[in-house]
Amino acid sequence: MTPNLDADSAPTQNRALTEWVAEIANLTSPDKILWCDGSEAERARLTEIAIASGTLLPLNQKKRPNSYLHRSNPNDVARTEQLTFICSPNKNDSGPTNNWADPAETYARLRGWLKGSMRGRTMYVVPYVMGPLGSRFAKIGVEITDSVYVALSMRIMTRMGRAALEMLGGNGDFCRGVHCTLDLNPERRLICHFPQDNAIWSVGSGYGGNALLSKKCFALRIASVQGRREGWLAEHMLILGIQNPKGETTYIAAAFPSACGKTNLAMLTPPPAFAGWKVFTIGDDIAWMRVGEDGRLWAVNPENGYFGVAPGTSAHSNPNAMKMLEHDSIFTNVAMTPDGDVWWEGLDDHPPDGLLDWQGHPWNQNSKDKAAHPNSRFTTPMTNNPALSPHANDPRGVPISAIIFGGRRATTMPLVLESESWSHGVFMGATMGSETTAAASGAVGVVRRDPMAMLPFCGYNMGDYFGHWLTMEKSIKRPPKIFMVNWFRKDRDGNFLWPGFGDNLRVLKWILDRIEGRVSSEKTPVGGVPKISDLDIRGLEISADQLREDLAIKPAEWETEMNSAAEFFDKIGPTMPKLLREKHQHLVASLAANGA
Ligand code: GTP
Ligand code: SPV
Ligand code: MN
Repeated sequence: MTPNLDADSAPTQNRALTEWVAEIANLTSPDKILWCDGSEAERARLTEIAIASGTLLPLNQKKRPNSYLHRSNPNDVARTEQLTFICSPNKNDSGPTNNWADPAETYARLRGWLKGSMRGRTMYVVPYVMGPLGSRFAKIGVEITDSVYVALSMRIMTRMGRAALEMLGGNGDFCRGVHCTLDLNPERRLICHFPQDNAIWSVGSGYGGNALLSKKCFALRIASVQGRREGWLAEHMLILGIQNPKGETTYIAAAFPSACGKTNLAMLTPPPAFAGWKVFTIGDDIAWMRVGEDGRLWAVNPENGYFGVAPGTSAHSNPNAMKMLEHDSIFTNVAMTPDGDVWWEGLDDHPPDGLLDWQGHPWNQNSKDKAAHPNSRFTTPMTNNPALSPHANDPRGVPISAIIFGGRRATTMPLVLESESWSHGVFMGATMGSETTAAASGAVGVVRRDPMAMLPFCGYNMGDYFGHWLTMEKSIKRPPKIFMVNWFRKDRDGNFLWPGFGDNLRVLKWILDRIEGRVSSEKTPVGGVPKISDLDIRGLEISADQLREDLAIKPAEWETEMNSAAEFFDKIGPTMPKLLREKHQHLVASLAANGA
């Protein structure tokens, strides 16, 4: 028996939506269908269900009201790039950096897996809006899921429920997301994207980036294809506003790979010497950017909440995050204290006695594994953020004055590097590399090419993606200036050369000075670097030697870097834009002339 399939019982007149929901219900045979409305009453009800099933553990409600701990299956703690597929009609459209599978075969295979898969379960229908309501940027998605954790998380991460159905109306189109946890068996886990159908099927995982289909699946992989078609950009970028003591605000977007510092930069607290400066968060992970009538690039954050890395978050590194996590948050795979509070490595130097680790096992300081999983996370509404920008819901978005690319690099990459033009900036983004992190399963700390921090998130051929970036120059009459940063360069003893976190504002200030032409930069073969005297290091204990080391361009390291970039460009093959090849050759030649 399939319940409640009558279109009249659905809270929408949209036939395409009701028919699709009926089709998936017929396939999966849930006991119940629940159309989520996003209300507070619904949140309370679903939370009760999640507690009863053990999916959520209530935390100490005095210390952290409305906050819960979720322990995931230990085999399901990070994105699984090897199981993520772009199922475009032609293999070439997905390109050499994505896994590809034939769409018809994949649909057939997934349908086979999903047959009867929701028997005994509730099917949640989760309509959501990406982008500020009423904005030309905004898009609608609907996720069908059998996970109450996903339904509750989507309520935090997106503008979920009634507002989405209202915007959808009777005829609107939407991204179709089918999510089913099955039995969390890695042998039956696949995250599949069908850009031609505006559709995503994600099976066998409950982990954030695999299961919250609004996020990487829709807002990056599917949206990047839409952006190319429609002339805009969907990027793995934070967006922040910097207000100077005169009250002028400048907006910056920055792409760093997973677990490389976006959330932290997006809500940084200025160092004490920067009295009168303020940083405002627009977004911490994803930017949708379109050219405005004024010829500038305008950006919105399509999301409504943050799914952030817990380890390393502390009152010292990110006080705004500590404040926003005080209530109404879901924590995943962190450790729990005896009084029902949360703990993770880097929160403080003193893990309390009697901790339970992320799997619920007793933990002490002699335990060989970490108490919190290195990719443990928090899910929290953006309205909890004390640094939230008054423009976070602005339908127009914000105008972007600088784009920053950055990675996690122990060597080679200086603290900051300035490009000389849009196309040179695209070259910098296209050649960037970063050490892998715990945000994806697999080895950690291995340098790989991760162009524009989009390697795992570009929904189409990477060479065409570079081409799209280059083409955008024609329509952006007043383009943002492009920079690279690296907070993670180390000295010979393995210590970070730069203090990072709030002090990163010092680098952003130099970037603003460059935008306004208040200072000049020193030309090197790879780009412009600051004169040490132009970096505002008031109140910072850092030696001139240390700074010089952090800004150094070492030709031998760059030669290795450019060899690796050449290999990557070769791998892209025929779609690789000639202009970027030429920039590569030019750079190799000038490095040679400089004695590499
Ligand atoms: P995703 O959510 O995976 O996309 O990550 P993200 O890019 O938002 O990274 P996040 O800000 O969560 O930082 C990841 C890790 O890097 C955390 O453990 C931070 O404490 C650490 N981190 C962030 N900024 C800095 C920095 O400036 N210096 C150093 N040394 N570590 C940093
Ligand atoms: C990332 O891995 O870049 C994240 C977390 O932001 S996830 O939502 O899993 O993609
Ligand atoms: Mn991310």
